[in-house]
Amino acid sequence: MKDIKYTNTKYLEEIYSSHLDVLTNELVEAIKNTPFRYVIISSGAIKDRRMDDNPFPFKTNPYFCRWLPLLEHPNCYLIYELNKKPVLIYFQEIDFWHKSAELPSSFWINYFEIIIVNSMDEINNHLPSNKKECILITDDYLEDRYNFEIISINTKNVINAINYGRSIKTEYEIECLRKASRSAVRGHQVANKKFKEGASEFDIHMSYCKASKHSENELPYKTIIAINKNASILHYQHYQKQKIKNPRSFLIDAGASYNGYASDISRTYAYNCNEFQSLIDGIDQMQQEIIDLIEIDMDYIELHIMAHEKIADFIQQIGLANGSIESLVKNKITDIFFPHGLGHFLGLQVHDVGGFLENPQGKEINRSDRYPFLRLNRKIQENQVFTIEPGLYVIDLLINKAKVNGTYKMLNLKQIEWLKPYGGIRIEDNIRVLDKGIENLTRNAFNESPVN
Ligand SMILES: [Mn+2]
Repeated sequence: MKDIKYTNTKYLEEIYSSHLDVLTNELVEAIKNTPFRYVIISSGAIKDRRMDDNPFPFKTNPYFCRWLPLLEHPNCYLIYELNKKPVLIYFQEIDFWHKSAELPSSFWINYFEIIIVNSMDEINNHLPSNKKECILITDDYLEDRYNFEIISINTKNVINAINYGRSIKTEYEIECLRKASRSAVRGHQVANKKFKEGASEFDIHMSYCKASKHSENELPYKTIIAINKNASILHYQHYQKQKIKNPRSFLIDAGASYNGYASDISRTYAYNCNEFQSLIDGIDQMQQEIIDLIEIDMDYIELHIMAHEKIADFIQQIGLANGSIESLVKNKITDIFFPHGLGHFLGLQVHDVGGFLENPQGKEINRSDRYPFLRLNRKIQENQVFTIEPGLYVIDLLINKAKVNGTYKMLNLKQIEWLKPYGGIRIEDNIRVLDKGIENLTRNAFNESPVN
């Protein structure tokens, strides 16, 4: 009955009210010195395709989800007015084609004034009359669908203040992220088992969904299930349906979702216990060494730079390239094998917001010219949650690019050819920063449910 622990929401209920206090204070600050008295946050709308009556899958606006874990509820609106109990306009369409939303009954209902509406036309009746005092926060591009006469949509200074707040997680959010890690880990364990049985990428993906109890639409991002050379493609997007004749390596990057919060976990496995397994062990150890370097007030980019130095040392030791650590980094040889960022914020979005915000007023930290793909360059602070995900890939395109500059001779092509059929390695954990040290949500989840 292991599942009871994972579905128990009692602890979440206890910490939800202090989560709401944080969100409320954040909004009060965000609309200070603005003309706004009301913040209206939409849950999102079902988006139709052009010339088709089959809509895109629905995903809740993360700004709404942070207040209310309503994941399948389009056309709901949260109205926050200064010093008042927030109002939830709860949309319950009555039609005979779809299952109507259930009446709200969850632990959060007492914190909101709930108004149930049955049609879109009714919504406007419940919005504040002075539209100039309203800001609407929506993730919908089709803003003209709102006939609400609200002029201020996603006003930048308010969004910046919220985004800055979103980068420091409350205990409620951290508990959701823990639960998302646990679900993903159950999927990862089954996926590895299926790989060892020789299953196809498609079968592994289906087993992952089943074990993590996610339909495809519920996943926070499309799973990357890559066998052999496919593992060299950073965002490999297909699922081969045929079994692969000579399985060698398996790279899985797959997450899960809880109350809208995501996990984002990568692992790499060797089919046989061989030399490639020892490379995986090396990257795995390196990843943990990088995690050990995390310190409050350090810039995240410092970790990224240290990761490059570690990769330089590693590729030199395993014979992929020749040269000193310094010259391998300086000549961007490490970028060939490790072309992506070391990590990113994680939360309601897989690549969560605020990675370049210096303060709630919206001052931006400069992006690095040297490392343009790094999505996070903030000072590390308590209760940030981010990923640490070094990788080592053999990517033909990048190796060929090195041919046009003089650095090609630093590469050891024979060793590269040996590694090529394995594709690549990535090890990714989700890390919460503590006052001293870290909480590794991912490794804790793996340790909690050991493979039997
Ligand atoms: Mn990631």
